[in-house]
Amino acid sequence: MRFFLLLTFFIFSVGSGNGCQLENSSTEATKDWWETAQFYQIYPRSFKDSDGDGIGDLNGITSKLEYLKDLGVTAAWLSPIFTSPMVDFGYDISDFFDIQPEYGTLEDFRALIKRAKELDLKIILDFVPNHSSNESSWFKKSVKREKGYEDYYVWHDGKINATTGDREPPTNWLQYFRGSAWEWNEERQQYYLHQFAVQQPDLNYRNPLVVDQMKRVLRYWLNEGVSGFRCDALPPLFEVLPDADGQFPDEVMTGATDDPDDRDYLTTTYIENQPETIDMVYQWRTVLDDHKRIFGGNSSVLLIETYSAAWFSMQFYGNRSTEGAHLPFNFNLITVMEQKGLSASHVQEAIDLWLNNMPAGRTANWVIGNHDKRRAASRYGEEHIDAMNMLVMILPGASVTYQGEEIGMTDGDISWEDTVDPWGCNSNPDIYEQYTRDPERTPFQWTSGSNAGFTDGPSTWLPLADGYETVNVETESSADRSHLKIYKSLVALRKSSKTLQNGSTKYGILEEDVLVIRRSLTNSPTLVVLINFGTETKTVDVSQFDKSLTANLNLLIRSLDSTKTEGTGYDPLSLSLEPAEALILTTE
Ligand SMILES: *[C@@H]1O[C@H](CO)[C@@H](O)[C@H](O)[C@H]1NC(C)=O
Ligand SMILES: *[C@@H]1O[C@H](CO)[C@@H](O)[C@H](O)[C@H]1NC(C)=O
Ligand SMILES: *[C@@H]1O[C@H](CO)[C@@H](O)[C@H](O)[C@H]1NC(C)=O
Ligand SMILES: *[C@@H]1O[C@H](CO)[C@@H](O)[C@H](O)[C@H]1NC(C)=O
Ligand SMILES: *[C@@H]1O[C@H](CO)[C@@H](O)[C@H](O)[C@H]1NC(C)=O
Ligand SMILES: *[C@@H]1O[C@H](CO)[C@@H](O)[C@H](O)[C@H]1NC(C)=O
Ligand SMILES: CC(=O)N[C@H]1CO[C@H](CO)[C@@H](O)[C@@H]1O
Ligand SMILES: [Ca+2]
Ligand SMILES: [Ca+2]
Repeated sequence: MRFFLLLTFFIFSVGSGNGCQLENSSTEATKDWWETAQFYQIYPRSFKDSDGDGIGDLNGITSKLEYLKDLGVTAAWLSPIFTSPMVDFGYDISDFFDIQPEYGTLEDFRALIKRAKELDLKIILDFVPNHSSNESSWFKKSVKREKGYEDYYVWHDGKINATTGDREPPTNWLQYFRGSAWEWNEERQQYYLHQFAVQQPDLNYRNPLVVDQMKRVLRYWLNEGVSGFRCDALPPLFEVLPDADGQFPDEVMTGATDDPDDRDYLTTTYIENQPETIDMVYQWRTVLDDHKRIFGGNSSVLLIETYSAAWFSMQFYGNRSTEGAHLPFNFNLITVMEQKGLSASHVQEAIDLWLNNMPAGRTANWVIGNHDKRRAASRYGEEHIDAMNMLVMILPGASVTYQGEEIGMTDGDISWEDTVDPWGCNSNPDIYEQYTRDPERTPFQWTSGSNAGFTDGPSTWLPLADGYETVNVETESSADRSHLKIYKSLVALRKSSKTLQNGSTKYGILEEDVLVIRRSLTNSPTLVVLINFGTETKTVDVSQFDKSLTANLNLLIRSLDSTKTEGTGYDPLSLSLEPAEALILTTE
């Protein structure tokens, strides 16, 4: 007992000394909208179908904007809605300036924007800069070496094997979706690089024409009234420069797996996280800021997808002279738990990793899922979904929710026969579950009725997840208590609490398994979050964490299975938490 008290005390001291205290934010000038925003990711194919074909679409999204408004969402980010052969479900874009017909038309998109403006909701689009579809006119022209398009992609002659005399790919580089990152093109008689699927050739960012073209894409959609972009797959944007002979270096083996088709088989030293990538993000930021300067209105934002290490990710924020992304996504709550498992100390580690590395004056953000990761409720355990939603909403900065996290949706069980994700399809029936992303992409669950209210049609593009009869918006809205209602009370607290918007943050661990977070602001009530990540009941003394917390704390919000009572005072010197119980208390 004494040992743990000493240990936890040590952890607090280290934590607060390293910058967990964000006191300065309380003295800053008025915050811009995105700094305290609640972002919500929509996967359009699976959100709401309006015409019965079993595929979600823009009119479906428009019809549900009021739901988002009701949830308290500030800005909805739509996964790609552009013209696409749908090999990677929209992440293979053949026309960056138009809408995928099965999702609707440009007119439908304008109607969506108009309705969103009426509701004071912001719309953010996915920007997929690394590659186009091989069906895009740019690629077809590049294959034919048409003027201006010759070097739009990363082309290479390959190598001749001295022993066999055969032509071989230029390097051993591997794609994300298994197998070589090089594909031979018969017509052009060269290899092209594709860090994702064969149908997703990498654009060549060392060609200024490509850089200009992609900035045109940003301006085009800003002119259509979007409030910014979520930039997809940044790490592989640039590859290393070839040597004087035009040759690229091979990657070396990592020893992490013996499956030679798996991306993890080799290092990614030469094909990820090149310094030029940072500068390109700074250039995109300039495009957004210029647009605001010319046309006025609110700031539009740049959110960046990067699973890179902190030293690389943090550079996206900008440096002393240049602004970068508003929010490089913070995936630590996903990745640290993936590597080490869910526990109070690993959650603390994930929080540290961001807050202790973030440059001064920047805004943090918290993400627990997306369309590439198993559903939060399945990954962390259904009993922890309220706790994880609490973390996202209570930690300082912007919050991000992937559709369905608010109702506690779990993974679908998709057979090999029903698998459509290229990552799954490029493997085999024995191992596809390791790779497929279909389980986290099943249709959104609106009701307990036919096809979960996702479509009026007879079928859905992916099978529904089990359990939608109880896990859905309709049922959870009418229940006395539900994940959805807890989520909404978190949002209401977030919106009304000056402490959450402007206050400082301190956190630590009590009794090994209980994470404690304190948010405080002068002249405002202090909020205390307690989460038991362990499997045993724990009784904690909160004053071990903060000496001033000795008077009864009033319970504001509790996880679904908690048997405590809101509005009741609890003694912080001896507060008992059941396994997976999560509480938000206040000094008020
Ligand atoms: C795109 O790639 C696929 C798979 O290699 C191929 O079948 C298709 O013909 C390609 N399309 C173009 C226009 O190159
Ligand atoms: C040439 O081909 C042989 C036979 O496939 C192979 O073992 C060898 O590694 C290749 N050499 C190089 C330099 O790739
Ligand atoms: C900031 O980044 C810009 C653009 O990449 C670069 O030109 C500049 O030298 C950097 N400034 C500092 C202080 O690092
Ligand atoms: C700017 O954002 C605020 C908050 O969302 C909104 O009320 C206002 O209408 C926006 N202004 C413009 C010009 O879009
Ligand atoms: C907080 O403010 C002080 C004084 O204005 C400044 O020196 C310090 O760098 C700031 N710290 C952060 C984290 O912004
Ligand atoms: C946060 O602080 C700023 C600057 O003092 C102030 O303008 C803003 O209203 C504060 N927000 C809240 C919710 O207290
Ligand atoms: C989270 C995310 O957006 N992931 C995407 C990253 O980029 C690849 C290729 O564009 C997509 O397949 C992923 O879905
Ligand atoms: Ca449809
Ligand atoms: Ca690239």
